[in-house]
Amino acid sequence: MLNQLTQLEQEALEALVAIKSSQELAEWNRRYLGKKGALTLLLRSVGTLPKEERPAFGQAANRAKNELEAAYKERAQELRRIELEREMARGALDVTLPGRPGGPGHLHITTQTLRQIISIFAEMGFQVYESRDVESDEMNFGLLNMPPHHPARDMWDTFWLDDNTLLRTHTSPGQIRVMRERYPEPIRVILPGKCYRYEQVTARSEHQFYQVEGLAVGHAITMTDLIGTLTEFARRLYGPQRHIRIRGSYFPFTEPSVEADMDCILCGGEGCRVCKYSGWLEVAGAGMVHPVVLQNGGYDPAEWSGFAFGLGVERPAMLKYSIDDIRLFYGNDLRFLRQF
Ligand code: FA5
Repeated sequence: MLNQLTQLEQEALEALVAIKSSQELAEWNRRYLGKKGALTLLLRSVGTLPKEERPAFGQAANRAKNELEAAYKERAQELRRIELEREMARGALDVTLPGRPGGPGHLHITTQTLRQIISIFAEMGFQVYESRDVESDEMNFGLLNMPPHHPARDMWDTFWLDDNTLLRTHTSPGQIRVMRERYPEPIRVILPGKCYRYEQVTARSEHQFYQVEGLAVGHAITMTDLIGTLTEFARRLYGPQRHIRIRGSYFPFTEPSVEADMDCILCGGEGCRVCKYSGWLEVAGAGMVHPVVLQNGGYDPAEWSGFAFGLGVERPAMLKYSIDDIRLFYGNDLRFLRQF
């Protein structure tokens, strides 16, 4: 049987060299190494040998099998190269051609909404001020009237880079930066940008999302200016019939603080699933700039007053387009993104 094995190996190797195409190669593989191939059958017949001859035959057969498999792989590579060269010679494959174009893309739904919001406020005379994503503890909390250990910090847990540096939890620290830069001029700016929070991701909450902060500082700015600005904004974004409702709230950096709600765009205030049957949808946190914050920005609260607000971007887009899960925004599913 050892002789038979040597002969078989010899024959298979000679046949392999003569092979000219991948079809022939597949046939060769079936004939020698396949389930019913000659070598496989020979290996199976080891049981018919006397016991003492079995180990030597087993070893030789395994070596032959490994050798044939290696030779097969090598020949397959060679054939692939030869076939490729043949195709190139025929001009069928031009590897110098540019790749297939990916097709035109378009702006992400967040960018579109952000631009809409920016242009509405621009028409009302607000300038865009871009602040930074990485902030100090002092800017994000301290100067906004939240000293260390202030309980309101719990609402805005975030990602810390070191003991004093963090990814901003809201766009509000930009208020301090813009005031310090612009003093003693009056201010009317919006601050769009990304915010980060260490919080559970749900259908309504992401750990990264956009906000647009608004800040107006002047000599006779009042709550009615704030309400008028937010009402006008809501009407321009969602349609002229919209109403704004103001209710008391709490932020450490505004006094008084309010939450601005808009009548539900889906049910018109009747009550539905989206507005949780209240008839109202939250639009922004807002209020009159706290005297301590004005002072930290360099403005004397005895002379100056101001309002500030903070809007989300994804949540208004969810309302506008009836999107029921915020996680779709950054899931990179083209079937979702192409709809906007
Ligand atoms: C604030 O962040 C305050 N800085 C807003 C403010 C600014 C108040 C100026 C007063 C004056 P709040 O945590 O409620 O507030 O967030 C404001 C908006 O950001 C929310 O209404 C919502 O639209 C959006 N937002 C907040 N958390 C998330 C989140 N995890 N995912 C998506 N959007 C969010």
